[in-house]
Amino acid sequence: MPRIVAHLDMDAFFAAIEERDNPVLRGLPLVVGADPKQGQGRGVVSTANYKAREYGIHSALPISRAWRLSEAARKRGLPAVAFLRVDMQKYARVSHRIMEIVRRFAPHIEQASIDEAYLDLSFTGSYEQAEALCHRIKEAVRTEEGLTASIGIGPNKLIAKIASGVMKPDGLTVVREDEAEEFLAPLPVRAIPGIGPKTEEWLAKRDIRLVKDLRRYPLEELREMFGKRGIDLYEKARGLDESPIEECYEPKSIGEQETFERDTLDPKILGDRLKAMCQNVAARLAEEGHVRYRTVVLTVRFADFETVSRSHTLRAPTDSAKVLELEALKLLLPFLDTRENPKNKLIRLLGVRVEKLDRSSGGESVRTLL
Ligand code: TTP
Ligand code: MG
Repeated sequence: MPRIVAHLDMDAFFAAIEERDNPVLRGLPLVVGADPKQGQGRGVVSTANYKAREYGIHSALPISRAWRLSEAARKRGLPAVAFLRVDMQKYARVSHRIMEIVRRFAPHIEQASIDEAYLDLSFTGSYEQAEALCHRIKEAVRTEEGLTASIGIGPNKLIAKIASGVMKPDGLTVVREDEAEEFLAPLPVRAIPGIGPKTEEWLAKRDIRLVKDLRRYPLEELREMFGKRGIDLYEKARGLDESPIEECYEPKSIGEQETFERDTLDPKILGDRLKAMCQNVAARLAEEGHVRYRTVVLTVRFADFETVSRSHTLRAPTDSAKVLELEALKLLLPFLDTRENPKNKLIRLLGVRVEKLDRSSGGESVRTLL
């Protein structure tokens, strides 16, 4: 029996939920993210619906830029973008229900983020049967949740994941094992999960832009440059991926960050905000079923956008909110004086996250994770 894997990814997830819940917004360009404050806002776009993407707006874009792109479109006679705040609890609830729908059709699934899952469809026995099943899953998500999903089907997680992205939104793409190499060949190397901007740049310097260019690169050289990851790249360029579908979705880290209204070096403001963030993180650990952490990571972004992270690993895991506050504060203090901040730069953003998570108590599978 061939191995058949599907990857489901919801379309413009947060924005699609808001459009569904606010009928007046339907058909309009929509952004979910920080408050744009007439262009003065300082956070980022979480997601944009497809109409807003036509204006050049996408996830992680500064919200002020999204605002300016909306204004520019408006001046051209196009509709202005509707800006909505993030309602994470609502999206987590919808995510949970979607995963339940998927589980009715495929018993063995791996939730890979708030809006995506891998499904082991080997049991269907053929690509035709797998495709028919995926049509039914899409239909159930549409009728029960009023949302569209895109699905890719392939011989492994790598191909399924890339395939789910090529026909978005509302797509269903099947790539059989013998079509995988041909399917990958014309794609930019960036399409391969694990190739980020740095690797892309390194490869571009060597004139490697498409997957088929990468395929010409000798294994030895990739290994020399990237170590074990080089072998991984070599295999991925050929559509090979053995990684299993892992039922239990465990976030690797849980964190919060905040961009301040004004850049500041005021210890009271920074301390208070950091404490509030630590409490939120601790609350999310509790929500996930008393997950414990060992490592605390503090991220500081200065006014000039220089961004630095510092971490501390505890000797033993804990779920204590107080320990988190204390450790985060200890990591922050050097940034308030010459130790980590010799030029006395103001701070624009603080983030805190916990890593090396451990669920000794067992319990239900974990949901969200941004
Ligand atoms: P994605 O699946 O990456 O994006 P999407 O579902 O909005 O759009 P697409 O149709 O291209 O899949 O992420 C899922 C959700 O996660 C997204 O709706 C919002 C959130 N998110 C962020 O908050 N910040 C980010 O930088 C990204 C990429 C996603
Ligand atoms: Mg998505």
